[in-house]
Formats: sequence, C-alpha cells, structure tokens
Amino acid sequence: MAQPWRGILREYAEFMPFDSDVRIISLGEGGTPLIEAPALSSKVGASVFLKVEGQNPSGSFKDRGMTSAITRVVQEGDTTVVCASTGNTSASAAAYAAAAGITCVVLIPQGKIAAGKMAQAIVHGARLVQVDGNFDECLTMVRRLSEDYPVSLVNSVNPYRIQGQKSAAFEICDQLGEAPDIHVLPVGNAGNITAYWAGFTEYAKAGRATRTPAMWGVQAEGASPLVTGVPVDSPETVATAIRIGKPASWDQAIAARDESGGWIRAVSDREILEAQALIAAEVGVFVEPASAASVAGLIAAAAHDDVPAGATITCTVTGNGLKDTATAVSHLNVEPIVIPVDIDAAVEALELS
Ligand code: AN7
Repeated sequence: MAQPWRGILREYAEFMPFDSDVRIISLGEGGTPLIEAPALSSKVGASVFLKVEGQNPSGSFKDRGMTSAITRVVQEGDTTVVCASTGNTSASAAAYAAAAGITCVVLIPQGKIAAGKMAQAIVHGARLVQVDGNFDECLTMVRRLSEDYPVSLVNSVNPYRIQGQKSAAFEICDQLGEAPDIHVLPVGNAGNITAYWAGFTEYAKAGRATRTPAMWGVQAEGASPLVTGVPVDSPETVATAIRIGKPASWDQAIAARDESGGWIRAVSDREILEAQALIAAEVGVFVEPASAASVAGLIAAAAHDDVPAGATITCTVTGNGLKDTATAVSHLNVEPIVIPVDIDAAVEALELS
C-alpha cells in the first residue's frame, strides 16, 4: 500500500526549517487536488487548473502555514498563540493549537466573518474576542499584544507561516510536472502571494522546475490597495476573507508581481459572486467568495485579451464554500418548493414528464 500523505512538513522536509527530531504538529494538511477545469479553459482560451485548497483540514490554505508556525511555537516551548483574522486564520490557528494542546487567542472584526469560520474557532476552543473595528486594526492590536505579553503571533508576518505555505507551489509543480506559465490567486494580507513566489523560485533554483510562472494577484474592488497603490481605511467587499486595506506583506506582493512579470488587478463583488457560481455549477467545486476572486480575475483578464492563448494556468481557490453558505445562495433566487407526499406532485415540480 502506498504510504499515506504525511503533511507538508514531512513531505517537503528538505525545504522546511525543521530538523528530523522536531515534534511536528500536523493535521495532514497539503496534498490537495489540482483539478482540470474544462469549463474555465474554454472560457478563457487556455489550459486552466484549480488548486483546491478548501480540502485542507480546516478548509483553507492557512493550514499549510499553521502546521509550520505552531510546530515552531511548540519547539520554542511557548503555550499561547494569538492572531487577528478575517476568519480562516483563526479557524486554522484554533485547530492546530488544539492539536498541540496549547491556547489560541483570536481577535476578529465584529460581524464581518463568515458563520462557519466563527463556529470553527469556537468548537476548537479558541479564546475569541470580536473587535469593533476592521482586520487591519485587529492586526495592529495583536502585534502589540505579542510584543508586550507572552503570546506568539501566528499571522503571516510570522516567517514560519510563509515557509509552510510555499509548499502549495511545490505541489503544483509536482502535479503538473513543471511550473505553470501563470499562477493566479486572491490577495488580501498578501502572505500567500509572498509564499507562492518564494515556493516557485525556490523549486526552480533546486532544479525541480525549469521556470517560474507570472504571478497574477486579484483583490476585491473595495479592498484593492495593491492595485491603487493607496491603503484603504474602510475596506468593503462581500468576500470578507479579503476585506483588508493595509496588507502586511505589501512590499513582498509588489516584488512577486514585478519579479515574475505579473500583475495585480481588482474585480467587483458581482464578478466574484458570478465566478463563485460558475465554479460551483460548471466545474463542480464549491469555493468561498474570496477564493472565487482568483477565477474572476482570470475571466476579467480574458475579457481584456490579457490571457495568452494555450497557456497553462493554475488558480488557487483558497477556501471551502461550506464556510459561508449564506453569501453563496443569497443572490441566486432559489425559492424552496414544498410538495405533499405525492409522486405526481414531485414529477410535476421537478418537470420530469
Ligand atoms: C479564503 O484569515 O487574512 O493574501 O485572517 O481566507 O495571504 O491574506 C485570510 C485571507 C484568500 C488572502 N483567500 O490571503 C485571515 C486572512 C481566503 C482567505 C485570502 C484569505 P493573504
């Protein structure tokens, strides 16, 4: 029998910052599918693949960084971690803290995280407070807390997060047998675009790929500081995961864009929701709104003739649609049909005759 997937720190041990005797905190993260998306390929005139990160243990790509960050915290002998979050970081931190047997403290913007993500932090036993402010303000607060109190910061400004998250780029190269021409992903606090670019360049340097892709980043229009070049004081978007106005890894995101020959563009909330519906109905993958931003950006690029014909394009869809079902169905106008226990009524309601 083939050996089961052992999590990214063990699978990519030679690229990771831990010796073999370190106690690894893992929930089996990584090893996610890279699936062909024919519906998208024909729409944009390229060969499009989705890296389905919603299949990670807590339902988002954050788990790749969290196995690494929490492993480091435990190695250092620390017992409390802290993070600010738009929802997925806190879900992941809470899960990995539970696995490690340590305490997780979470600051989230009040009323602005999806119900599923909130539930995750709660069930995993995090100490959770809602702040009457946005993500950027929460991040400023947890940075202060980690400076003044014995709590370790596990947001993506923690370099161990980036080390773990770069594994997604390794997997894409391994799954394709080569780096793609273009990689597309949503950008919020900009840790992930930083990590992917580090991963693609490191893998090419190690001879595991012969090239690096152009990095295409996508933000939501109401939270697009990397597109406009100006921080946003009151970011707004239906994609709450990327409702971020002052990305912590701003400079690294711009470097990834420029060194790779890529771009960062903005898409509207409507484009995001349309892309989410399309991915669900025509590809068969349910992703959350922020994740659909990557596909929305690709579709917008195609509409502007910016997609090279026949290119191999990988798109990260970062989180699972089940985390935020309310947003997904809110605009679809699906009226529930109720019928009596009666076959003829079912046949008629379902238009089977
Ligand atoms: C689904 O959880 O920032 O550009 O606090 O949850 O690395 O921030 C989440 C970000 C994309 C953006 N897609 O990634 C948090 C948080 C999803 C996300 C992003 C996030 P970064």
